[in-house]
Order: sequence, then C-alpha cells, then structure tokens
Amino acid sequence: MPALDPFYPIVDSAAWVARLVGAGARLVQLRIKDADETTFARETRAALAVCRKAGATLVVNDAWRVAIDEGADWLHLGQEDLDGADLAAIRRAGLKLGVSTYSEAELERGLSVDPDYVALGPIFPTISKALTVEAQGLERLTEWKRRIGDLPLCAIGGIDLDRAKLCLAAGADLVSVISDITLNADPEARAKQWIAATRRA
Ligand code: TZP
Ligand code: MG
Repeated sequence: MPALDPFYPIVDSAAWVARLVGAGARLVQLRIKDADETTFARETRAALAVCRKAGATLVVNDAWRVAIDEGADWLHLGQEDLDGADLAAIRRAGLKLGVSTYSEAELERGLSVDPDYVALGPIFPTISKALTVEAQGLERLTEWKRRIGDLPLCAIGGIDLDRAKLCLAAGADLVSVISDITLNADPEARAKQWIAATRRA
C-alpha cells in the first residue's frame, strides 16, 4: 500500500472535496451527517470522480453500504459504527479500513478488525464533534504509535497548523482536520500551508 498523505482533511460535501483536491490534497474524508441514502450516494459518487481524476484517495465515513455500492477504495468507521457494519462484506468488496479509537479498550477492539490505519482522538479539545472523552494529548500519540508499530496512525481533534507539526513529531503519520481548514477565510490557501508543512515534516 502506498503511504497515505500526512494531510488528511475531513469535509461534508463533494464540493468541498473538489476544492481541497484542487488545492493539492491527496487524501480526503467525506463525512456527511444526517443525509438520506440518495444524498450520500450522489455526494460519494461525485467525490470519488473528483479524487480519481486527480489521483487522490477518498475515504468514506460511516456509510459502508454506499462505499461498497459506489466502488470506493477506503472506509472509515468509528467504534459505534463497527458494531453495525458487515465487516466481511466490507473486506469482500476490497475496501481498506480506518478506525477511530478514543481509549485503550477501543484500540484493542479497533486492532481486532485488522485496520489499515488507526485514528486517535481527540488530541486537543475540538469544536467539531460532541465528545465525552478528555483530550488525549501528544504523549498518547507516542504511546499509540509504539503499540501499533508500522500501522499508520492518524491524529485528530483540535489540530491547527502548528499542532499538526507537533502531532507528526510525536508519532502520528497522518493528521486529520476539519475546522482549521473549513472555517478559515481562505481554505485553499490554508490547505496549501498544511500540505507544505506536513509533507516537509
Ligand atoms: N473525531 C474526533 S475529533 C473530530 C472527529 C471527527 C473532529 C475534528 O475536527 P477539528 O475541527 O479538526 O477539531
Ligand atoms: Mg462514525
């Protein structure tokens, strides 16, 4: 498997995927909440087309049936989604899989499905997701990396450009981000700054 790009933005529409891929992103997650199946399928199809044309990788969050039906290559599942998903069908479809982990127990459960990357979050307090867990901190990244070895580790939660560099230095292979990109006055310019900083690191 080729190495995943360290800059891993998460967005909620195909239009956003197109903007960030246009700015140079090579790994993007489509994370749509509260949409009907038709919208999920349409957005996923459009985002896949954009990514394929640019040689970028799209990761579909949660919607594993849509990911299979639309022929996606990558899927991301949180722990609560792991329970409801048909992992055998996901693997049969050849999908690669990323999993979220917020605790030791979740790391064990996540590793048990033989994922292609593991995400640890929230590293810092986040405004983008309601969570009951405390921020994990950078030391936890180092600990997780020690435990998972060569498996790619993704840092997520409250990460801005300066923190991204700290996450990579602490052991993360990828850094995921929502608000530092999407709430920026110039998301494309911000994405380019992230790309320059993370590919150099
Ligand atoms: N999972 C853990 S934290 C988070 C998700 C989806 C939100 C990350 O967003 P931000 O704005 O980069 O903190
Ligand atoms: Mg989820």
